[in-house]
Amino acid sequence: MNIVKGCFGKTKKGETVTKYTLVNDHGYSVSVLNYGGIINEILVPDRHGIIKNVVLGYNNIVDYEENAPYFGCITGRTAGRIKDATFSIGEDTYVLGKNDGNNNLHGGFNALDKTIWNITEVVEKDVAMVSLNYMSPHLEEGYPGNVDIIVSYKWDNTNQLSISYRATTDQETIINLTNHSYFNLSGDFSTDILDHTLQIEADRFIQLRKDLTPEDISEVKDTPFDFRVAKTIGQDINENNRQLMIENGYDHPFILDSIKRPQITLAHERSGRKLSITTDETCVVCYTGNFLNAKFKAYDEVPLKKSAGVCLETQYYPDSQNFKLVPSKTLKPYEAYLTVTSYHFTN
Ligand code: FUC
Repeated sequence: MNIVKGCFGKTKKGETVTKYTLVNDHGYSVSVLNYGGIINEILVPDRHGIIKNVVLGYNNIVDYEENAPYFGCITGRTAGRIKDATFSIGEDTYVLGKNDGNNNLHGGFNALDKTIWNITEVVEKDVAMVSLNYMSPHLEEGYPGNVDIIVSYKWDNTNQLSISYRATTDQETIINLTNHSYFNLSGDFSTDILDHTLQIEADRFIQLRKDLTPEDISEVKDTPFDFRVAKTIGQDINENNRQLMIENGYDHPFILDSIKRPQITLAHERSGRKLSITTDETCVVCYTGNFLNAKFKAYDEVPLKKSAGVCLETQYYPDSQNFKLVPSKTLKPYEAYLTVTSYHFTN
């Protein structure tokens, strides 16, 4: 196992961006930037041993700063949308940035996806790891509490990437972190992921309002949201279904089974690449890249089409302070927010 470091450029503010490539003993790798904790590349083999990158991204920092639909980043302080960009804890009401219509999306205008993180590297016999640390100050982007966040990316010799999140605060606050990688297991980013097979161990999903904030909880049974038996993402995506028509695709939280493991499996039959996701989280937001289009050019060369990648964002219920059908959750001083999601690539 080893870690190769390279310069990825400088941000507009002049900060140096470094790319850390965690390479395992088979030569397969995961690359992470200290900017946004972005997963820049995941290089894994197909059934014939051909290695390709399976996540969307850019090869320069300017594109990430100016035109990134959250490619591969650490997303927060709160993933997803906070209705009307406001929430309360006890008597106190907090106001966040409205960066998505009237709502807050993925933590606001200058959120964790645009932050420079401090990096610590660790290499052991079967594991290469980078730990990213950032102290988000009280009221940054409107959230209370000085919050100390550590996100660790661990890559091993079985082609498993495990992402663990840890946060502590000095004042009661909300936090809900995820990683926003767009997977396309074909490695050919001119294609879309509608031919990928997806299985999600979820009996229920969250219905959204037109502005994509949570509104209700529904059984998946007899709906296009039933992924309990594997099916292609494209199979039902164009069905005449009010929830799918909100934005022409899936962008919904699925409530995960608490016992079955792995809870999510994504497979690309033609290449043989398969991704199994195991998490201790409550939900996964399955977002089928509905807003992608040719304005986004992957790695400087491939104009993307709609659904060129699928995000599988494990997290707690989004907007649990405002969405009354789920238990709201805060992080209190002297508690730790701890959560782990593992991504196992096979061929
Ligand atoms: C996802 C979606 C959103 C948004 C964003 C880029 O997480 O839930 O709708 O478009 O990412």
